Amino acid sequence: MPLVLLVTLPSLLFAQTAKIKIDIQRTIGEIDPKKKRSFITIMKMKTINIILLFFLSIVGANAEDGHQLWLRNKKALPVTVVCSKNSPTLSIARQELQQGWQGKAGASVVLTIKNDKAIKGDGFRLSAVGITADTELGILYGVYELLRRQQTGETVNDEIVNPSYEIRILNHWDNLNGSIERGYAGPSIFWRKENPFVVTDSDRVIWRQYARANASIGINSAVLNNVNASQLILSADYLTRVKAIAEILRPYGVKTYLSIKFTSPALLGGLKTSDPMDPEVINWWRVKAKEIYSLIPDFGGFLVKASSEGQPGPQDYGRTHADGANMLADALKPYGGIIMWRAFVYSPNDKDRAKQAYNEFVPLDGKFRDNVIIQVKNGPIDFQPREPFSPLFGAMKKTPVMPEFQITQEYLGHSKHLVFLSTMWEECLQSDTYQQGKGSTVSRCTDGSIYPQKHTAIAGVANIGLDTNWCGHDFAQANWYAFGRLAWNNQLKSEQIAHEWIRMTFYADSLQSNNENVAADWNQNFLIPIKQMMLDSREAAVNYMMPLGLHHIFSMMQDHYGPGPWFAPPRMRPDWTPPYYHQADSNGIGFDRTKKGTDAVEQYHDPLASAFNDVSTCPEIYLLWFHHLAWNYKMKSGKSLWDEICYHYDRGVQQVRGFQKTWDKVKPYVDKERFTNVQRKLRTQTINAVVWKDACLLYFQQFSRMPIPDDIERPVNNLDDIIANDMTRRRPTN
Ligand code: GCW
Repeated sequence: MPLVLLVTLPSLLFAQTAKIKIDIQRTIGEIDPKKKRSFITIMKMKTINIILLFFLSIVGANAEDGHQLWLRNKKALPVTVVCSKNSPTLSIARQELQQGWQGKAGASVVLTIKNDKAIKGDGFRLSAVGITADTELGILYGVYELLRRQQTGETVNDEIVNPSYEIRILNHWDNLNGSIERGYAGPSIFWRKENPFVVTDSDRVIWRQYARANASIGINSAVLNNVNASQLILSADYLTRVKAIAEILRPYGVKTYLSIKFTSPALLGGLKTSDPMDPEVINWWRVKAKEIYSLIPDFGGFLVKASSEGQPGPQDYGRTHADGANMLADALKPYGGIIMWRAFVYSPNDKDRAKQAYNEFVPLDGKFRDNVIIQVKNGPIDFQPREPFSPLFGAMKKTPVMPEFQITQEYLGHSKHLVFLSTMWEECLQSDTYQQGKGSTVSRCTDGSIYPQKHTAIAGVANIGLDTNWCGHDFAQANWYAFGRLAWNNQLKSEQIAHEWIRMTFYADSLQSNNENVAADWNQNFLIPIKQMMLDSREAAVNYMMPLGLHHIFSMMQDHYGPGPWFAPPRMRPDWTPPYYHQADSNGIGFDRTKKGTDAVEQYHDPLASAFNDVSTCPEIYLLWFHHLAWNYKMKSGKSLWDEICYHYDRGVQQVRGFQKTWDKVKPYVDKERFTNVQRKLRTQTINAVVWKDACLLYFQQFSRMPIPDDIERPVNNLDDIIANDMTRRRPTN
């Protein structure tokens, strides 16, 4: 805070308080004595508020660049840590306790490593006096849990805390030249074009901070390079860098994985083929595995995108996904490595892209080695603002399946829009597949609760880059946080996750006094409205982008930012153009996936299949995903489908305007940097939401030929202008 303000503010405040006192004295002389008491109370509260505001203006003025994420420095109270062992991981645990202790001053915490049948994997037993775990990492996770509870004011009872998944992994789509596919927060923290193999001190610092942030929310693995992989990642130079990264990540429990290119034996090894059945190819992978493990003994394994979107794969050699995955699995088996084989496959010839992964993978159920996991995106198409869950989650009985969520906001406004994705992931995890009757939720089908699985895992495509605040948007950090928390506990509610994140990310150090008024004021005027904004934000994005089950109507298929329901350049494969998905014509709109259409509904178990198939029971949020309906189709609200579409787009715009108001109101509670950054981004988001609404309504209106309801704001953009100037150019830079 500038010195001049420090000097002048107290006197201003004094003057203001004195003025209020005079006002009180003057006014109470004039009013009914019965009302005097309540009047005095009101005026006193006004005084308290002003003092609070002054106080907040001081604390809010601390410089914050967001780099510390949810791990901001705290004024720690003294604590004694008792632990009979020592190791790099345990010394991190000890240090975290000493630097972040918010419990009773002078307390002792005992860290004990001992076997306990009730503790699973990275789990731990937590109590007010200590943490017990089977492993050092269990201790570390317990420490972070304890500190988080202290900070968020949650109680610590004697309890066991076990993770839902064994492997909680980030997928970085980072290219070896430092760019990031679908990355919106600067270049890669792992790779760069210039001096690619020099490991600098600042590399080590950022990798350590990254590992710590992951460990603090239970993330225990990372794939360091893009699934659209270069064979070079397996070359000696790159593997040496991977080793350097792995060494920094290791004490924090973050295991290193790599994405591989299926044709590496030919491209890197000079073999004639990469056919998974070829003995030389098999041997090449074995030798490569040995080399990797000699450098990184705890290497996690490979992530593979094969026979997908132009990437090579076993099908190029007439082999199946199982043939390809098993060959690699055998190479890693001696070292305990794992293959995460992606099910993201679709071909231009298929009538319905949504059906293809299921069609290709279900016949292979049971044919994979036990160190293979099939990685499945949450929805059957591609990380859209809303999709029903992928039917593959309820289909495989003998092959483990792991969810893949996208933390980076490829389809949700990049790092420009405030969209808290936890609610979307919660919706997916809590969806019932009915695989083994009612209650077979996606979470239970993937965490080993329904079928015993040797390995369980969950992946999130990272939104992390070299930007100072890591994620581009200050609120995008909440998505990294939420992914970690849900990976640890797939039954958590988004409300709790948002609560924790806000508390840790925005509660200023200097507010940590015992002053109840300060805390209550902060809760009331910051925590509650900001939490509500976060919880509403994904639905708002669905409303202004693609409500009622609409999907993939983005412009410029390479960008996936603005609207483009018209986008269909000649000769482009149809499943890369929006008209393939929305199917709008003068008769109506929506993709018919019912029994009369592509019969995608059949991939779901009953009663879902029938519910989706029948327009009267299909949830309206998925209506146009499963049905092609007339523009005047009567919705449950009594409105026509066209009107309902219009109101959803309008609601989305109004919701974002509401977020702007909410944010502006909390200005006294936020530091200047983060306040201004978020304010600017919300302005962009509102401008964009209006463009989305205008673009989609004006475009679809050409088919519906129905008026936009009177009480909805009129479009302020012309369709031809929007088409001519894509949104990348119309949004302000921020
Ligand atoms: O959604 C698409 C993205 C591609 C991505 C692909 C995938 C890494 O547009 O950029 O490639 O999904 O998940 O493999």
